[in-house]
Amino acid sequence: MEIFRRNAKTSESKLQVELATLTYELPKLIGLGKELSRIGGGARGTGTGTRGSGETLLEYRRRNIKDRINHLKKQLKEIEHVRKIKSKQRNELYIPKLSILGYTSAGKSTLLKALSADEKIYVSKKLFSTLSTLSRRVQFPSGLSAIFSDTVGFIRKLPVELIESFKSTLDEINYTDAIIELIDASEENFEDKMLVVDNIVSDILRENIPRFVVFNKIDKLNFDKIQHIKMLYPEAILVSAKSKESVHEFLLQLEKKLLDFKVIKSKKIFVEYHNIWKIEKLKNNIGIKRQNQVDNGYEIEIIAKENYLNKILKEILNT
Ligand SMILES: Nc1nc2c(ncn2[C@@H]2O[C@H](COP(=O)(O)OP(=O)(O)OP(=O)(O)O)[C@@H](O)[C@H]2O)c(=O)[nH]1
Ligand SMILES: [Mg+2]
Repeated sequence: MEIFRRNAKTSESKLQVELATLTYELPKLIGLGKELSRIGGGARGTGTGTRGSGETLLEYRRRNIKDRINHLKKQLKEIEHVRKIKSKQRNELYIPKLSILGYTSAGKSTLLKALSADEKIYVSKKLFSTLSTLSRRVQFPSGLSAIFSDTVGFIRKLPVELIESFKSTLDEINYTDAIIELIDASEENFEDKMLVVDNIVSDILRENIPRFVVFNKIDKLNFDKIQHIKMLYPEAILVSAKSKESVHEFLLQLEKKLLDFKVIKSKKIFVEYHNIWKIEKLKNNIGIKRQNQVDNGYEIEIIAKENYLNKILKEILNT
């Protein structure tokens, strides 16, 4: 809890930590009831006449905590409500939204930092360096963009109070198009950690959202270990969030997976010369896979999210 407290940076994570602490404190305080009332009773024996004051104090503290808990819950609900609206707006976006999930220290923030070239993203060896969701727009080599979100890391035996408090943050993953499950492949017991993540995710996830397993920190592995992982997880993507080349390759492979899982779609279209500026205008939101010059125009294979693809086709074919 102390680690969480120290790392809580946004007002929301501060509220969440306070809520978790109080929820944790209240049962303990109730458990203390007998002792405290005994103190009150003892005082009567000494003739100071404070019988009952111990209990009153306890009740007072209990009520105070309960009030504060209710207040915090209300505030968090409001923040969640605002985020839901934002998420919904993002959901109506014409580019895919992806969440990076994984055990604490897997390298989630490092990956987002490398993808977005945002030096300000905080990375650290300490546990739970990230407590609130952070999103960045990232471009695939094809030109297509996506929103990538960094999330709070998981641990084994995450206290129930904390799961409750962070549910709203993690709930974000229900509003994403796909999940990137990042694993520190250099850890001896990475498979145990994968299980922990799986359990928590299956607890929170409502929909059937595509999940891609990504092994990170392969710069720390020898050739044999890499081959071993490839054999065990043929579908997985391997990356070193610290290497630029590796991150480029990661984006190529990820985009392919997004196509395979129909998060994005590709379509061949024909565009006349005089309409090519329209395609130029759409860049950033679409990817271009192939472009062939043919009679009086171009044959182009574009990739985009389905809703956007439909819109583009209407706009381009209608005119
Ligand atoms: N060698 C190596 N180290 C890495 C790599 N990726 C991340 N790290 C290191 O791993 C540590 C944890 O990285 P973070 O990005 O903060 O991990 P995180 O998953 O965001 O952790 P939390 O926010 O605590 O959940 C840092 O010291 C990083 O420098 C990698 O590909 N190779
Ligand atoms: Mg982090």
